[in-house]
Amino acid sequence: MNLNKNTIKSALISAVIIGLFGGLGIVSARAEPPVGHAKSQSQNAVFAIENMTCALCPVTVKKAMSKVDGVQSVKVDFETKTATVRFDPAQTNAAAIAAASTNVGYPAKPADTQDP
Ligand SMILES: [Cu+2]
Repeated sequence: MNLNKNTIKSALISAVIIGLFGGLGIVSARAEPPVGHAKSQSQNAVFAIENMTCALCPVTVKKAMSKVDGVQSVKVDFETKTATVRFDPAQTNAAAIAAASTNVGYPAKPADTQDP
């Protein structure tokens, strides 16, 4: 039983050492800035897009909206003629994103709330 005790003891010691190093690893990983902008917020906006006539039109709309500073993601739905945009409200707004689409020939209107 003495042997078992020693084995348990050394296992505990290595567990503590691993824990220490593991903990340090987590601390240094946490020190890294998070993905994307330093302090990024997110807001979603839905736009109704006009003039989309073929399956390639959404690509143009997506490209144009993605170019706007602060836009994090753009999802254009050709079937419903809408675009769902995730953006940082500190950097841009729905009007600027709509204008980007309008400027490339696809007038966009923010559809944040449902029409009665
Ligand atoms: Cu097209």
